Amino acid sequence: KTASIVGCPFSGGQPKVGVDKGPIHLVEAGLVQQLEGLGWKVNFDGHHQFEEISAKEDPVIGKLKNPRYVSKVSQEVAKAVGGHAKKGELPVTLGGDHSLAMGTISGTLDAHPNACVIWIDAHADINTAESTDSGNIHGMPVSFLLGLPQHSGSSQSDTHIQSTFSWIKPLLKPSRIVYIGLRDVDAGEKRILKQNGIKAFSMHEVDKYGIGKVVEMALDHVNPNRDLPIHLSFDVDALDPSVAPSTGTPVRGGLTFREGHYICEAVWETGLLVALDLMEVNPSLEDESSVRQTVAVGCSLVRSALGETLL
Ligand code: DIR
Ligand code: MN
Ligand code: MN
Ligand code: MN
Repeated sequence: KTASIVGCPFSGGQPKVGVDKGPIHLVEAGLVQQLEGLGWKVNFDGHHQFEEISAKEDPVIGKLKNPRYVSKVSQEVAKAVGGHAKKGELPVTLGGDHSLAMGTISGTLDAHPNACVIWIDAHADINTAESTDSGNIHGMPVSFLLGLPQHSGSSQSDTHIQSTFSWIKPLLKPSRIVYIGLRDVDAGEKRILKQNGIKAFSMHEVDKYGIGKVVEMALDHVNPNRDLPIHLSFDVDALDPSVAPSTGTPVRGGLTFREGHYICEAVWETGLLVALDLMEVNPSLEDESSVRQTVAVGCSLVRSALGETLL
C-alpha cells in the first residue's frame, strides 16, 4: 500500500494569506513518518510549485476572484491526483484552500468514474457564479464538479467562466455526494441543495442521531452496496473552532475531536477509500499553540483515514 502526498500550497480561492502554508506545516509536523509508521510506503517529492498568475492578469469574471489562477492550479492538481490514483496509489492532498477540490475530485473521477464523495465541512461550498456573495471560489467547487449552470449577469462573462473552467468534466452526480458537519450554508446554497436533491447531514443531525448513525446513513445514501470507491474531502473547519482554531472561516458548533476522527475511521473501515483531502489549515491564524493544535489534529485525521486504530 502506497500513499502519495500532494502538497498544495495554494490560497487563491479565498482572501486570507497563510492557508498556502498549511501543507508545509503538516509535513514538517511529521505526517510522512507517521504514515510510514502505519505501514504505508509514502511518496513525497516536495510540495507542488504553482506558477502564480498575478492579480493584474487575473481580473474578476463576474464576481469570481482569481478565476484563472484557481482554475489552472486545480487542473494541475487533477493531473497529479488522477496520475497517482491510476497507479493504484492513494493520493493524500494537503491544502491549501478548498477550491483545490475541483482538482482532487476531478482527478479521482478520471481514475474511478464511479467514485462517490463524502464532504466534511461547516460549509457546503456549492455556490454558483450567480449565488456567490463573496466571489471566493473555495465556496464554489462543488457547483463546478456537478456542472451546475454558472450565470454571472452578462452572457459575455458567462462564456468567459465557461471557457476558463472548461477542463472540468461535470462527472459528479448529485446522488454521489453527501455532506456531514454543515452549519453555515448560504440561502442560495440551501436552494441549490434542495433543487438538486443533495443529501446533507448538518450538525443538527449529528446532535440528533449521533455520529455513528450519521456516517452509516451517509454511506447508505451515497454507497448503498458498499462497493463504490470513496473520495473523502475533509475541510478542517468542520471541526469545532475549539478543536481546530487555525482556519480561515471558523464556525462555532462544530464536530468534536472524536466525531471528526470517527468519520475518518469509519471511512477507512469500508476498505473503499481511494483519495483523501485535508484542507483549510491556516498556520498564520491564531496563536502558536492554536496552530500547533490544528496541525496536530490535521495529521491525526489523516492517520485515522489511513488506518490508525485506537486499539
Ligand atoms: C461562503 C463561505 N459560503 C462563501 N464559504 C466558505 O464564501 O461562499 N467555504 N468559507 O469554506
Ligand atoms: Mn506527486
Ligand atoms: Mn470547504
Ligand atoms: Mn469550510
